[in-house]
Amino acid sequence: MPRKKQESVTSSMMGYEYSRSGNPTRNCLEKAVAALDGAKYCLAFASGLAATLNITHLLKAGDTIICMDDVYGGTNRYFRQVAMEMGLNIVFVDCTKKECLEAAITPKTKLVWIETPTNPTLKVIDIRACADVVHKHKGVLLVVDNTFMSAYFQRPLSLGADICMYSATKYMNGHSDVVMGLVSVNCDKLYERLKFLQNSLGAVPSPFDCYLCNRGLKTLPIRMKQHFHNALAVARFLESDPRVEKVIYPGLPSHPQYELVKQQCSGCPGMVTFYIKGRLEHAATFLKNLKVFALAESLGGYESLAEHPALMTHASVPAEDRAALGISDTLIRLSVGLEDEEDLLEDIDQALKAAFAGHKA
Ligand code: P1T
Repeated sequence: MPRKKQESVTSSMMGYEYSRSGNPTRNCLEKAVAALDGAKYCLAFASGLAATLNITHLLKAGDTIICMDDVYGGTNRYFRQVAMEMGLNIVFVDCTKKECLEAAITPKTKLVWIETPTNPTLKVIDIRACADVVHKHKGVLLVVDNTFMSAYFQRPLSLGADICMYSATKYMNGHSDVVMGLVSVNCDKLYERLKFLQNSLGAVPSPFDCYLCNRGLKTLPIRMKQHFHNALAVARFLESDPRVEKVIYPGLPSHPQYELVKQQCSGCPGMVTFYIKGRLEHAATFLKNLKVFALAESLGGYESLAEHPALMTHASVPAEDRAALGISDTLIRLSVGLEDEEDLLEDIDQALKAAFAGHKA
């Protein structure tokens, strides 16, 4: 009996008395991601949005969040339709323009939320410039959603961000079999509060999902290099195609922030966005005819996906905001996977042919 008692005291001293509060497999993943981000700490959550929720709980009613105007539709919906209802003020600002961010900060601002590159129009934000602006104001935190770049291509904490978050559902796990969020920080106090919130709000991932994500991380460099290779080939192909209006890919010299991309990131992911010529019908027929690319939301997995942001991932963004951001009926988002480059180009070519065979431009 005394021996048993001693064991339970020991296990509770190690912090593993209850899996929501601490779990060895989760801690293993958290340590690995902290190392990848060059961070002191990382915390894992049940989804990317659960990570966003926990970070938002650092604030109190009456505080203001400045959010980049172009972010994942679910982040926009959460801020607009949930956080605002709970008494937070959310202001959407184009943070690619330093002066706009500077002008938007007030004494009530507690958090600046950026995503770079943005989902889905792939605008690139200067993280260091944002950090410089934000840190002129005491007590304001800069959060970078690093989902698109992954820790392999971009390390926001080393560029001055206070919090780096991920939907690990995407590149960090990379196998489309896990829904998870990750948050990396350096500050002890911030970590303590987020750890308290992780336990108190309870949106933790299962140990099995942590095991899968940890395993996915082991191929992160190889996957990201292949995503980059394939996406660049797809972007170049689309850019030279007369059936395409415009291509947005941060790895192409035609991207308006190409120079910044080269400074801030060591490569680009598989996300390619383009405007097909014509109308909604052309976009829809293109998407219907793809065979290698699956028509689906999500991104960052081994398999190629295509989607229509205006009707799918960003349908919850108000129509006038979508129009202002360029999320039009002819905008198509590709998540280029790890398949053979030739198969991908052939697939796009035949789907473009089908789109223009059926409808005049
Ligand atoms: O799906 P979840 O793990 O909760 O992550 C939300 C999220 C957060 N941040 C970014 C940049 C994201 O792209 C996402 C999820 N995005 C999609 C499902 C999508 O198809 O764009």
